[in-house]
Amino acid sequence: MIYVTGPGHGGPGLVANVYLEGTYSEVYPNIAQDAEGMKRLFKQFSFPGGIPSHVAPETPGSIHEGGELGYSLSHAYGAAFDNPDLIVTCVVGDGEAETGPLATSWHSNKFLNPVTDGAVLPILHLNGYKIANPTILARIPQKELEDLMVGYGYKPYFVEVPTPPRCTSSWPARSTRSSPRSSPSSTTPARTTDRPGNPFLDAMPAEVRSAPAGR
Ligand SMILES: Cc1ncc(C[n+]2csc(CCOP(=O)(O)OP(=O)(O)O)c2C)c(N)n1
Ligand SMILES: [Mg+2]
Repeated sequence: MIYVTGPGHGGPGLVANVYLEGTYSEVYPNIAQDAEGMKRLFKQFSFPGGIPSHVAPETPGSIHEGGELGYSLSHAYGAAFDNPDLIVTCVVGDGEAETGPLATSWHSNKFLNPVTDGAVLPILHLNGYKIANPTILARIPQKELEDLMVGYGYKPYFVEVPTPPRCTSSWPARSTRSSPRSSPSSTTPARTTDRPGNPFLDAMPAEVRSAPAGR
């Protein structure tokens, strides 16, 4: 299995996972799994002399860094065409999905032969925003989004990510400084229709994840 990630500057998500599983500290012993290491990990993010906000060559396990939005899904299909035993999990950003290349690459499923090619599982990350601006796919009624995906030849599964519980560890209390951004719950776009059940259509699976921006 291979993981392709498309959303803008989602590098921290991958870096965090590699850090939590321990590989990051193995490769970079100065970023240990303790408070000091964590402080270094955070401070180096998107900072001169530090690490980029993309999944970069220095991210353990990564094989390619992008930068121009729009090519995650076409790369995912390309990998599946070349590797019959490969499952390609591809997270598509809802902002990325507005680019021409991404909008057309949903149709790559027409060229995929499940018998001789690998499989692609596209996951649309519907966090409502492209950086700070609203996205179209998060603003249209869910039925319209479902119909769009069905029209592309997918069988969409809608997955709601619940609000994570508040951190209750022994870390120091959260800063009381007011944030310039409003809270995630208030920035989550309201959908205009209720969530439907799975449509059970004879098509390829696709997952649509709905989570507020920043998660
Ligand atoms: C072709 C292209 N246009 C614009 C940008 C600048 N840019 C970087 S991230 C981003 C927004 C991406 O939105 P999304 O995929 O929803 O990711 P999110 O912000 O939700 O993490 C934009 C416009 C870019 N990298 N490539
Ligand atoms: Mg987004």
